[in-house]
Amino acid sequence: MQIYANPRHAAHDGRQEMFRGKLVPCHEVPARLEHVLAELGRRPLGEIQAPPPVPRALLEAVHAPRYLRFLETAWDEWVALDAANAALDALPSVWPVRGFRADVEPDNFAARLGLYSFDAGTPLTAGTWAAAEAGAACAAAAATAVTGGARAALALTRPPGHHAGHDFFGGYCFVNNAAVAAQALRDGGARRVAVLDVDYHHGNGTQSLFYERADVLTVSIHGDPRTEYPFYLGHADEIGAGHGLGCNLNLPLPAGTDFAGWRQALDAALARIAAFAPDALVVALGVDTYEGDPISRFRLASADYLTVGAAIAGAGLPTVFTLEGGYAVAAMGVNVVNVLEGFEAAAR
Ligand code: 6XA
Ligand code: ZN
Repeated sequence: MQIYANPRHAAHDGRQEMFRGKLVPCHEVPARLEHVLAELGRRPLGEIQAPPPVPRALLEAVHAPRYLRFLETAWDEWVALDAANAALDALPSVWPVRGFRADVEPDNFAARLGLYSFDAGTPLTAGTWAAAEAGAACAAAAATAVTGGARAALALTRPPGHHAGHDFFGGYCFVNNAAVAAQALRDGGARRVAVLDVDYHHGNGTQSLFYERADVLTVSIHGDPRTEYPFYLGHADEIGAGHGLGCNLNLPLPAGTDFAGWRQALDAALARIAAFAPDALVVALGVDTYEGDPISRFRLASADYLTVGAAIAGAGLPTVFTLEGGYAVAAMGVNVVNVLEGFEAAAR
């Protein structure tokens, strides 16, 4: 497996997120990725490389140019407001909900921070853009490797990406790495691409980016949005629209679901993907489905991830993995590498 690790990931190191009226330490921390690297040191699965820069045109095929410019300049603007801000994260506190205008970009920085976000749990820091851009480079490089004939490639990166949409961040995500990989696979000649999102949380960003497209099937298995984040998308009746009608499948499951129940949803997801007959697969790989995850409520055990990897390999498709959630930090390395090892063993 070709592995592209984000050399800038640690530059994104948020201090705090809003939770139940308090600022609490961030769950999405650099140690998450370090644990995966450490486990790959113990169980090597392939050479670990740094990616070449991501083409701007690829980023702009996924995200709005004015959103990308905002992310790039946000930290400097935040510090320009007050030099003391350099010691704080930028967290949004005001949003344009129904009936407000999103077409007029305000001058006020806080107003723009809200325009381009959907929660107060996603701190923007000094190194956020550097980390997010290099993460997209990992996703693009992994797609290029698969286009070039690799059976599988991994974008080993954080911050994660699957909640980020055309012009918004949230859920710890800024640039949608899975969408970048899918678009890069299309640009590389894949006629149809499937995205399988196995993170605990619905991949609302990825769904919304491809919702009206027939060339990219999006499938997500996740906690029921009636009770689980991101709450406002991810229901079973969201099936795509326009040209993309029928090209989105949501498989929401109740909090508390164990591996037997989750596995049934995975089989349904893989059956839909097989029927779509894609040329390549992107797996948005979150391991916050783990029984020990502090913010999620499925009950997968570490050993189950070997089975998950093997089942995904059974699709028989050239596959790009992007790293999404997982907050039981010490178990993160074992859980992620179990998926990859299970995949490799079955893909041979
Ligand atoms: C609310 C929880 C954010 C979930 C982030 C995640 N602050 N998404 O893991 O996949
Ligand atoms: Zn998640």
